[in-house]
Amino acid sequence: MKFVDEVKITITSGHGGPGAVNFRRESGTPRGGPDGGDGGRGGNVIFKTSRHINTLGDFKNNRKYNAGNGQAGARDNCTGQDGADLVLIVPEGTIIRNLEGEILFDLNKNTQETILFGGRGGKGNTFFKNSVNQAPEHAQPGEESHTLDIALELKLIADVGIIGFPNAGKSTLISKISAAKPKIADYPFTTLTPQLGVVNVGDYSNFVVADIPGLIKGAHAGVGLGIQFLKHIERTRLFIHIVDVSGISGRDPMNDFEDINYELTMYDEMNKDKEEFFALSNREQIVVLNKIDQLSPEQVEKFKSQFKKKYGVEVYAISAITGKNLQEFLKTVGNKILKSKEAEDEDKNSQAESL
Ligand SMILES: Nc1nc2c(ncn2[C@@H]2O[C@H](COP(=O)(O)OP(=O)(O)OP(=O)(O)O)[C@@H](O)[C@H]2O)c(=O)[nH]1
Ligand SMILES: [Mg+2]
Repeated sequence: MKFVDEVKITITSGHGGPGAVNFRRESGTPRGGPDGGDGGRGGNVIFKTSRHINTLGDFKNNRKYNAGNGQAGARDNCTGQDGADLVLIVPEGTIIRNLEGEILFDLNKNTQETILFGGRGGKGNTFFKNSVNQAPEHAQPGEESHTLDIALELKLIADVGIIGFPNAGKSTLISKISAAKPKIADYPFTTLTPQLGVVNVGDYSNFVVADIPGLIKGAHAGVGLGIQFLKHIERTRLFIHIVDVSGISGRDPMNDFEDINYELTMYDEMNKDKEEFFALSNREQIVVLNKIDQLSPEQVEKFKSQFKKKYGVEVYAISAITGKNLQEFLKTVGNKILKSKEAEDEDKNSQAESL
């Protein structure tokens, strides 16, 4: 079980461009005054957080990151171009340590930090002209670049929890929508520890899904694997509630749905006095009827309308195995997560304003 994402990288700022040594050439004046310009500044290495990404996966393919170097100064007092800053985007909550393990920066929400500054550009020979020396022959070199080995560390926080009976297809779903490779088998309690998967939505956004062991009736009293795993999804934004409608289990899907919700209520009851507790039974749920490859379209429609009618919930019908309706469902989840993050940001902003 890996809840921490970590990656070691080397960052280097740009060196400053050297100043130029040059003298004006004008007709009739073999050697005019100095006109060597200054070198440009080297690029900084900047870290910026984004709430659209949840992992450090982008840093796993490349270990070295360099900002641009400053350009040399030139004649006519032309200053060299500054080196381009390197802006590295990391998830909110990323911690930057040196290799000794000391925390250098803790990047919380909406932060931007310059971690390494580029070297200053060297002065051109114009700068050194004075009453004594009208024709300085020297210029400054640019300042050196800086290199730093760092470790980026992120504690993964699940946005979505997948709940349901054993064998409902929770692990199959997470294996289809993320790179996670959980064990999948046709016996109950295949999953013994929570697993996290990162789901990419479009090119720049992702969210984290937690697959937890299955719940069964009486879990709050210790039946099956119990309910202690629910603590891993206490802080998620919503639940995907998977219900097996294939009939393979021999149980009634609506009973299953009610049993799981009852266990959530019991979890709340047992934990309500805990400090910083977030109740589960009133968490938004997207209900997903799974294994519809085993049913006729009419049977699927019947289940959908029964769930809608009885519980007033949003219902999707998918086959985690064949992928049927999976993309449309993921889009819905992705949009909900994005909205939830935006609402949280607005909340934070208005709280900050009212302070
Ligand atoms: N026909 C069909 N079988 C499925 C589908 N999704 C999952 N299964 C099968 O259902 C069985 C259980 O799947 P898992 O993904 O391991 O179920 P789980 O909910 O993670 O189960 P636990 O970890 O035991 O709680 C496996 O044999 C899967 O191949 C589906 O859409 N259609
Ligand atoms: Mg499983």
